Amino acid sequence: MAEQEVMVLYAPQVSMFSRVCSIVAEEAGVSWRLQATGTGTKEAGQHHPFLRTPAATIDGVEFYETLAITSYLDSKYNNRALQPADAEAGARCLQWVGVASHYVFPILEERLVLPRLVAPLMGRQPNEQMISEALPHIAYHLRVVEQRLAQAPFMAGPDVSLADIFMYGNIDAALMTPEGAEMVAALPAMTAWHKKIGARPSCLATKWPNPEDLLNAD
Ligand SMILES: N[C@@H](CCC(=O)N[C@@H](CS)C(=O)NCC(=O)O)C(=O)O
Repeated sequence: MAEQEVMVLYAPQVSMFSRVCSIVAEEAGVSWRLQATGTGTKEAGQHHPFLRTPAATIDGVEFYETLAITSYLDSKYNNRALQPADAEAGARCLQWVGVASHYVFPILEERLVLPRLVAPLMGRQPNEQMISEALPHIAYHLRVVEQRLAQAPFMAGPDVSLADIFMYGNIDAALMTPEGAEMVAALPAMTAWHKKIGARPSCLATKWPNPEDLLNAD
């Protein structure tokens, strides 16, 4: 008999925040499946009052917001291994989760990853002006992250935490674009960190499958 999934994730097939949830599920040994759900749709509204994605049902309990989903998975099924117990490292973890979600994601995803990768798949020209205007700002965001990774092995300090997974989702998506790949290649600490995090079985198991799936990205 097929193993019953513990988590059902409602999200587009290709989505940065959904990848973060699935990586943490893999880290926690939680079986999961994606129920492809478009952002802003009626179906998304059944799981998220603000029609965003992802949302999740975990063992019958409903959540939305990536930090809520991932901290629940880590607390309930992973002995809080990705949430530092130390007060300073715990606060650092939340600080960098916030940076990844609220500063890096909007500029990187909306102004580089989606226009560069999705527009051509839909037969449209990418908005080159928007991309080129965003590049210096993206470079600044990446440099701030680079400075942190030059000081500490991981975002929150000595150990891998949720902050690394949130940041990895962004950086791995950026690397799919030529501009992002060039910027990251110039940042040695980030390059080494990306290789280390990306080698984790959880990251390997959740790679975005085909470029065509970007058609479903939001
Ligand atoms: N704070 C939310 C953000 C989720 C989010 O922005 N998801 C994107 C898709 S990856 C979205 O719903 N975008 C639609 C919008 O901005 O209206 C979380 O952490 O889960």
